[in-house]
Amino acid sequence: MLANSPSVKDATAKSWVDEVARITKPREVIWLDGSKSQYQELIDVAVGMGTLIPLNPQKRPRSYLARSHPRDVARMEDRTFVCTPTEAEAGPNNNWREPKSMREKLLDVFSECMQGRVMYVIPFVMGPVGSPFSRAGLQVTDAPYVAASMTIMTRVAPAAFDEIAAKHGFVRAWHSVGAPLAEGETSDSWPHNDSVYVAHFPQESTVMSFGSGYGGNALLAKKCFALRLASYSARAEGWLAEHMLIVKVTDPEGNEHYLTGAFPSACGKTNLAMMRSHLPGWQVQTIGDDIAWIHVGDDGRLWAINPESGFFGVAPGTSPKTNPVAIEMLASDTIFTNTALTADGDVWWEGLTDEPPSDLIDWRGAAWSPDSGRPAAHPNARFTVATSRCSEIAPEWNSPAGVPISAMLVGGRRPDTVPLVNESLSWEHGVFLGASMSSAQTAAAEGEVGVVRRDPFAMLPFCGYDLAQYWQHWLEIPRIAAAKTGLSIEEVRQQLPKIFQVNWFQVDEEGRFIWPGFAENLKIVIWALQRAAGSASADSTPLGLRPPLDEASLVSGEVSTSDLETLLAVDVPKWSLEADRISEYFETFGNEVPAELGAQLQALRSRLAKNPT
Ligand code: GTP
Ligand code: SPV
Ligand code: MN
Repeated sequence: MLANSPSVKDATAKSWVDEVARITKPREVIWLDGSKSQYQELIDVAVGMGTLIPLNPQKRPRSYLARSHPRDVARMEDRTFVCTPTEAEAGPNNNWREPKSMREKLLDVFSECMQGRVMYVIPFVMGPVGSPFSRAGLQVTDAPYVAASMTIMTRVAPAAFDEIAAKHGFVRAWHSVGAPLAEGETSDSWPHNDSVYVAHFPQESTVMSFGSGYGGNALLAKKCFALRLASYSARAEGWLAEHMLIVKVTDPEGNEHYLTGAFPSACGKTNLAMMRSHLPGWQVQTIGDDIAWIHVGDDGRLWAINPESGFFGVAPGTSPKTNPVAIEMLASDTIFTNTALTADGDVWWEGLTDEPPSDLIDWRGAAWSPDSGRPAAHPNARFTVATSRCSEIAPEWNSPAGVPISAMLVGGRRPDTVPLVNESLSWEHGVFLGASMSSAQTAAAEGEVGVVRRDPFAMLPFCGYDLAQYWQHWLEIPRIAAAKTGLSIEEVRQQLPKIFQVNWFQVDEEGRFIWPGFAENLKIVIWALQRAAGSASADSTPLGLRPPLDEASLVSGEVSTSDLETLLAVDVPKWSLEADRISEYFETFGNEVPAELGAQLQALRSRLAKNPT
């Protein structure tokens, strides 16, 4: 059996766990220490339950396939709640519930919910151990799959107790699949409960998640802690918790640059974070693929850490052509969820190869052929793998100070209207570009795929408070930096990253992507970094700045000059409508919308009016 006598130094942690066990009534409580042997024991338990299917060790050593319940396949935004004291604080972007009654409701739901199951207690650190920016958490869960996944995704270690002591506290994360077992009853392979709650209590640094075993609903360190609760604390403490990748780019002269990118779920963060450079002399390395915690440094620059230690990435579309770094990383020691299974015990998903192998079993466990009329892998099928498996991870991904950011990308999936790249004219204009972002919905969350919705800074499902106040917080960053460093606001502006809007997803009349994307995105990243360094030129448009249309470095075999013109074009009538849509969206936040964003919208309208082509 797993080790069960931790040296829990923190009495508060111990008494919280005792309280949870008293309410949920598991048959046993097991504390995790992050060791390899314990991870293997969790895997063995999950295999025994039928949750994990071992893959062919010749093909994919130490790797497993999980098939979820068909109703438990993505984040459930409708069942995600933010319980701040007032509804206004949560904002129109969140499902608000009154904290006291919601807590009572959830205590009722959690009552005896772990009967017959083991409760795993997971002490974890988000961020490099010992970093001033790191935070600790304790998650309890009755799902060994979740406990094993948390071991990959976070730094599970007894060091968490030192962090708890140093930071005077920890996030309390309650998780249960909500499927108690009667005496002698055996578990389903994917236990769950149809009544799902993912409830956040920012005042108590607490998450209570019930019913779902999937992704962000269950791996509570990720979206619940590192984004919703962290964004709430970040506002009060003067930093930013963002849904952003972090990537390192080394230029041919050996200068190191760091860039972040906010893209909605399934819109290209993991891929951009792992680009393999095909440009002579340029090197790309990964720091993080999903979340960035960003602080103002003593030098007035913004410094980012990746709080996670693993990747929970989208499988479909990942191939040796699109993301060779990920394909190598997935060669072993990976948990796959909802991919298809091949006859020889390996995984497959749409896009992995041009032709599917014969004799596939789909993500639900049924025989599949190309004539089945449905995908073999679920569109939100995922891989869970440790950061250490990534051959291109930059050594400083674990640096306690983080890395200094010189440019930030913001962008979504827009079939038209939004150009390939648009540079903001100022910090405030950049915040406007982030605040007015929109994207076609993907399979990462429940909801209709393809519908365009506003998703400011890719934080719509993840901001723990009113988005309008969040925009105000972004606008405060220059003042926060000036106060922290003693620099003037003007000096601070020189240090802050430049913000760029991007869109890799414009399509032609046949619905084909015009921009090749993936590794080719490096060219846009390089232009952005050179703009930030003051070494590339740009042309003005009504939207901001763009690369000159004769920018030879952006044209290639796949992208003709005329494609580039289409990709960079600003369609003024479409943008007049877009300005109306942005205005309508801002109005849904009433008086809270910062006046500065209204001024930015007005400035956009007047630039458009001067260019009525
Ligand atoms: P989450 O993990 O949900 O936050 O997603 P993500 O933002 O990390 O997206 P990811 O990089 O996993 O990409 C999601 C899907 O978009 C995959 O199917 C990719 O193949 C596809 N994709 C990524 N980058 C590009 C691109 O530049 N162009 C095109 N056309 N597709 C892309
Ligand atoms: C996302 O939806 O942005 C994800 C997957 O990264 S989940 O962890 O389920 O939120
Ligand atoms: Mn991702």
